[in-house]
Amino acid sequence: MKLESLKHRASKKALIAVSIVGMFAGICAIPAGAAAPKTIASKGLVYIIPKDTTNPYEVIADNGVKAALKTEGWRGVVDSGTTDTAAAQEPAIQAAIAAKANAIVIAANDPKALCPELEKARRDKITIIGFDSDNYCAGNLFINQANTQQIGASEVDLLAGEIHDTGQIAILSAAATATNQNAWIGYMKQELTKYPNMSLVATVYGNDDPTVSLTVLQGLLTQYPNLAGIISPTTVGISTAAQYLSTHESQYSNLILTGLGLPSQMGTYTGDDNVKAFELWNPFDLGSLAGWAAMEINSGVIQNKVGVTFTIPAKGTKLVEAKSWTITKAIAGSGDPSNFVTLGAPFVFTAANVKDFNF
Ligand code: RAM
Repeated sequence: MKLESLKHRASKKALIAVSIVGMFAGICAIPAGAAAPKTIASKGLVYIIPKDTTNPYEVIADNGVKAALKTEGWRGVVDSGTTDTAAAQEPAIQAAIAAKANAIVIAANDPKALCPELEKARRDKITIIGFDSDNYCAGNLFINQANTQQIGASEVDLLAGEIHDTGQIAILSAAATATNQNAWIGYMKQELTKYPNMSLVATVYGNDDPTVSLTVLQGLLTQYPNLAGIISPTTVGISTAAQYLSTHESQYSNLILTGLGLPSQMGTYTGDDNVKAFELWNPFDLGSLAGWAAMEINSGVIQNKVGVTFTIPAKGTKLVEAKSWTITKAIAGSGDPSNFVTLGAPFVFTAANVKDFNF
């Protein structure tokens, strides 16, 4: 991927800029008036627990975590199930505890179901970092890909622009318990109140499994033959739908699909009758930031406290768009006890730029 060109396009076209963590040599804390900060320990072990081990998006994010760890001589172990359930993730948390890991970086399939196991890990002084999909468990720092409300609202706005604010729409989601999906969908519903002529007729769940996603998509299309738009806020759902619609283009030429997609999976379809624009951020960077936060917190370089800012030193920063991240509270009213760090903002991909990205 051409990071510089991404940055350039983002500002030039007044698109919402994407935040690139890229490669950098280390993060240092800047507590006011403090003595020289501690440094990251010379080695450590991090369990990376994605929603599942097969989703290409999760694989890229995991690779981002591993790349950050490698820079400092730390080791990352990816461990999870193959279906997007909390139960499939529990053995990985237990394995992290047994291995005396320094940290767990986890994309939760359920906001609360993992808390008993994560609490055991936390009691064993394992640093808990959520990424991609948050856990509502004590002591957690969630690395959010972008502002949750902005993600949900902007997807509705994108679709509204394409269907002239009118018609039946549906959502093709991932697992019904996924924290990130449900948070985004909540904000989509809020944004939809601005569009009285658009009606959300159904939300279906493909579990981030291409086969299930296709089945629920076909059910949706049969039940609602007049659908004007589908929002799929999952890379698995949107790529499955894009592929299906492209092979049935004459039947569905008036149906617009948008959501969150990997440019590498969506390039072929973007610009056809169904797909005009979709959004995402760089999942590799999301993983990198989570990896750095895990090492910094576990080593005592920074604390997981609201107001703490961490920055990236000059060395290796030339690809970095955001220069510092400040830990905030979770979104007010969300019931999430985690602290948050937000990577950047969603980026809009269209036929004009989608081929420029390799993730
Ligand atoms: C899917 C997963 C993931 C989400 C992306 C956009 O791969 O559901 O959690 O963040 O899509």
